[in-house]
Amino acid sequence: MIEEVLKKTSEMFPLPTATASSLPSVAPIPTVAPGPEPTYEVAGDAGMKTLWVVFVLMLIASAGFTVMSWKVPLNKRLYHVITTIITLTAALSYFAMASGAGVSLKKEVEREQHDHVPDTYNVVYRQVYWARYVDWTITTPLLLLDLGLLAGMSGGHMIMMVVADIIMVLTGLFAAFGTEDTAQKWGWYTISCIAFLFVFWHLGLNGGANARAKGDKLRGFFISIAAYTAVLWTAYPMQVSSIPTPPDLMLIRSSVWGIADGARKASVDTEIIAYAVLDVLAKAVFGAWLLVAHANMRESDVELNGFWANGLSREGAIRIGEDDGA
Ligand code: RET
Repeated sequence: MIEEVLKKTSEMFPLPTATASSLPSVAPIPTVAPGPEPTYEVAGDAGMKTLWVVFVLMLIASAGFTVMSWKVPLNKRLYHVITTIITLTAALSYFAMASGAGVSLKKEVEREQHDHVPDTYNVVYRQVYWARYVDWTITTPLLLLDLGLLAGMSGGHMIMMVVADIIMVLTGLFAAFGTEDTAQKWGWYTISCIAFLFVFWHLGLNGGANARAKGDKLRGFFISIAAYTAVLWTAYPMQVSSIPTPPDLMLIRSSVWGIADGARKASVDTEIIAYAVLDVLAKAVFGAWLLVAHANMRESDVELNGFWANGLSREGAIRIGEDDGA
């Protein structure tokens, strides 16, 4: 019934229908006001070349350490093996980074405060080379193992030191991907720094005490190489570009960066070059120094009661290949 009435009414009073010609022409209205274009902070030519150079340097160091290991008997090759694994791992991670892998773009939203108009926001995409953290998870425990063995630290202390070191690297990774305007980045960064202090407190205290028991010559060398390591390692979190910016300093940072467009681009390159120098010093130069000093210092020999050459608790066990006098 109602439908019939409605039908009749609409036939009697037809409603005007909109046609293309009858509509006033209006320009499309944007639903979102266009903001500034996002900025991309990515590696440039200098950064990419540096990654390839360090890849080659790490390969050369690995080959050099391997040749050095051939000059000593198997049971004296522990430091050589550990140190070669360190530079080989670095070579792999540098190959990944140089060939464009092991990197992600991290989105950052920076707020610019204005006095009289609403705040504006800049979107920045910055490259984070997460391959470094994979590398550090493997190599930093091995570097500490080198130092722990040199000092003659106990297994228990070494495990605590290594676990703290792994916590340092992984929480550092979370800090790198954490958002800047929340507690996330700062929280992880602080935890990572505490773990870092724990590592060096352990190395200095227990490592130092154990090294003293091995005589003056070894103690002197341990102090030098541990201090060298401590100084270099401290430079990693001190890197300007990896230090998270607290929200109230954001303005200063964005205005400094705003001076030149190129400055943003250079910052990923600067980070790559700074890490490259540190990595070569902390891995290749460290390794060469350790192996040369070890060759001239009997006190640095690792006595694992035959574990390295024969395994643990092998007393009385049948040694494969030994019954034929080999
Ligand atoms: C991060 C940021 C968070 C705070 C701390 C850090 C420390 C990193 C270190 C890295 C050392 C790397 C080495 C590599 C290879 O040779 C993760 C940068 C404390 C100490 C020695």
